[in-house]
Amino acid sequence: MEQNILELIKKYKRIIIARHIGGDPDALGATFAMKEIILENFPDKEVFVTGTSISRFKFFGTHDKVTDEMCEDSLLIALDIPDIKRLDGVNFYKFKDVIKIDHHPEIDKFSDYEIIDIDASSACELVASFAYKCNLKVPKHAAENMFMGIVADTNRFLFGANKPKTYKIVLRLIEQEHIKPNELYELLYKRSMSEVRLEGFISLNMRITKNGLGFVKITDEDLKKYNVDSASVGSIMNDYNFIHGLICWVVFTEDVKNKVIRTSARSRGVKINKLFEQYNGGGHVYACGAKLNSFSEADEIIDKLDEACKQYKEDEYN
Ligand SMILES: [Mn+2]
Repeated sequence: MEQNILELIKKYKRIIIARHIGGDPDALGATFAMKEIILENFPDKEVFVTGTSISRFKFFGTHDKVTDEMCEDSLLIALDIPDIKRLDGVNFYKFKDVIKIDHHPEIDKFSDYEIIDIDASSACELVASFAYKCNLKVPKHAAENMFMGIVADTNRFLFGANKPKTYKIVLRLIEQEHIKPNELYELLYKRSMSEVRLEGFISLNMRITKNGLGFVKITDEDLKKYNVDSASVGSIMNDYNFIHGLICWVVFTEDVKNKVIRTSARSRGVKINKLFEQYNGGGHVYACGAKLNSFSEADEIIDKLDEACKQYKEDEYN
């Protein structure tokens, strides 16, 4: 498949790269790395990356505006995205040819040119492995982007990096492209004291059911008190892994500006993606998110997740 994808890339003069809405380091790392790899190896191509910019992640690259007319004779490369409706900044149906490279469980079939590997740690791992399999040159900044995507999606190799191939790719990025992990950790993980205080609030206020579900609701008033915004919760979620008695945890955050309740959940065993798809959200089997209309929908999710945890515990002991 890698060679077929490379041939398709060679055919097109203009290439547009897109990822899921709510760009995270893996989605951003993969899209900008792919752009830089294509330009390094095929300098006469035009390559654009679409999606809403995220100011704290601007070191990955700068997003482009793409019009519908531009899409008509272009190739679309969709990265880190399983479903068409969550593509950011681009109209899928304007393209004749599409490539998809992803590590989420499959939702929509995008085209005949797909690499889907749910055992891969990240989309960045798949882009790096595509580049190396095709003997493409990998510029240093692309290597840095892919390293950051792998590190972020595995939460520094705590999960998702169960296969030797992940570590082999990382070794190659460090050894061959001469990247410096410490400098990149600083970019990814430096955070404000306000965010640390918000984490304290979550830790103090998380209620845990007897079935092992942890949940917290954060109101706009709480956010103001800690001087943070509703997006700050995302980076805190992974810090509740490896806690006795906690199987699944979910945080609901009021987002007054967009009139939604941002919801983020993680799990250490019970599968949660199908439940979140019912609420117009989704993600990975064990890491999901959604935007809810109200805190009463949050209560529904709490009940359903608690039931799922109960079921999971019963199955585990039988
Ligand atoms: Mn990803």
